[in-house]
Amino acid sequence: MTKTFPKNFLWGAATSAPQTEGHSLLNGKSASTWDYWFEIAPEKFNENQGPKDTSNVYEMYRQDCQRMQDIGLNSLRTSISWTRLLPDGKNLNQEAVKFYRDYFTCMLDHGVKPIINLFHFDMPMWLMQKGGWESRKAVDAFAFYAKTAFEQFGDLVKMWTTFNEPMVHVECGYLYQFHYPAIVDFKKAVQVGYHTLMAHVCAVKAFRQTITDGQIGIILNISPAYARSDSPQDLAAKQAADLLNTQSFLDPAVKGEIPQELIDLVKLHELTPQVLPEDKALIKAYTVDFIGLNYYQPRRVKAPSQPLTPAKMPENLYEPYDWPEKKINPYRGWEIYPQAIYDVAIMMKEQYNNIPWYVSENGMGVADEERFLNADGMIEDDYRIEFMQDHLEYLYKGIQAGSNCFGYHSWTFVDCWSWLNGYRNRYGFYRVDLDNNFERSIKKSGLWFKEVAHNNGF
Ligand code: BGP
Repeated sequence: MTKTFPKNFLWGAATSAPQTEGHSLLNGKSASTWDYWFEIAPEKFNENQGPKDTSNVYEMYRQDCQRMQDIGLNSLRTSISWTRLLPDGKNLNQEAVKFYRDYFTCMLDHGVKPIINLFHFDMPMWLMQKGGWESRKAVDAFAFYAKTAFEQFGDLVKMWTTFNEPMVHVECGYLYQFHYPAIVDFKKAVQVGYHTLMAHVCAVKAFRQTITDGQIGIILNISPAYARSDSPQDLAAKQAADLLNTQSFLDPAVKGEIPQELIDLVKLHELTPQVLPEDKALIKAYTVDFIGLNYYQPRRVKAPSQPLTPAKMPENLYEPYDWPEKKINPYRGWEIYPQAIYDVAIMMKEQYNNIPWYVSENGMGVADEERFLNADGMIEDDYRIEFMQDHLEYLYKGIQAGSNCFGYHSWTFVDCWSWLNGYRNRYGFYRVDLDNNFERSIKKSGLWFKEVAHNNGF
């Protein structure tokens, strides 16, 4: 039986400015924390691959828009680089304005709806030197940047998002050392998360004051927690994991409230952040129009073996549980569990007022894909097709059950740079040849997706 998706379903892909544009210190752009970190510690990055020359979309966007159309994408999410648009945080870089206007216009000319995100882990270095998200100043700086972007591109872009995976810069930067400043401090992590939430809220406020014919949302990473057992200890671990990682942003973004249980939890562990008296009303007033959820893997949890109050790390509240039956993507080390997409769809329906949402990232990173080149020079990535199809099956089931999902974006369109992992794992519908001027070539999954998009299902 054919599975037909809702009318006007978005079939597309997601990517980001820092991972694809290249020209990271050219054309007026100032340094982000990634440029700086690579300069001082290149050995941390896979094969010394830094952010400087990522995939060269800055020069190749016209041909790329054609490639989007060639495989039937009707939408693409990428981001604006804050440090390109406002290199010093105040003054517009006119070359950046021209670049983004041309890029977004070109997408539209090729039938591709741009969904534009404002922050994808790329903190300006000038702002990091003033404390980054630890400082309340970053909230105002971000709101100014957001307003500037809405004014410059609001005529072209009708769907906006404020942040990509805000929990990731919190945990990677302040708990697990995968992002600069790579410190380990639970209390600071909570403060950084809170300021990020307020930056999001203030950007939504700026949006409501600037744009009347568009929609705004936020992109969250979703790893629904599954407890090892139904014991009260394991279930408490699951609850703490969901409160900290999912409800922390999803509840205020959709319902205009930080859950009381989360407020109580951070208080119990002496992690309460500094807040301003007006914040609560702002959070209430500026909720979103839609949600994007990036889904890669579930979170299996069990009761902590070293519970601690106050907790020093999240592991004192919940611990990863190694589920013996798990299926794994060995390259990325992430569990493959498509069933969770159905659970997420039902969660959005039942716990989040059935707000419009879409799968804003889903995909499979694989290393050394040249192994799968066929005689015609095409990568036959059947594993990726299977991965996406399995996830789409469960998404379809969720939609059939009434969940208000309006699209599916794969990560990603052309192979891109991935932070400390450089170009190790590839995700694209198009291969990027690093030895040959970033030349692109279609993979089998790109042709498969074209069929799915064309048929609005499979
Ligand atoms: C998401 C990020 C992307 C992208 C993707 C794949 O969390 O939004 O930026 O990188 O994951 O993960 P990775 O590149 O770490 O393999």
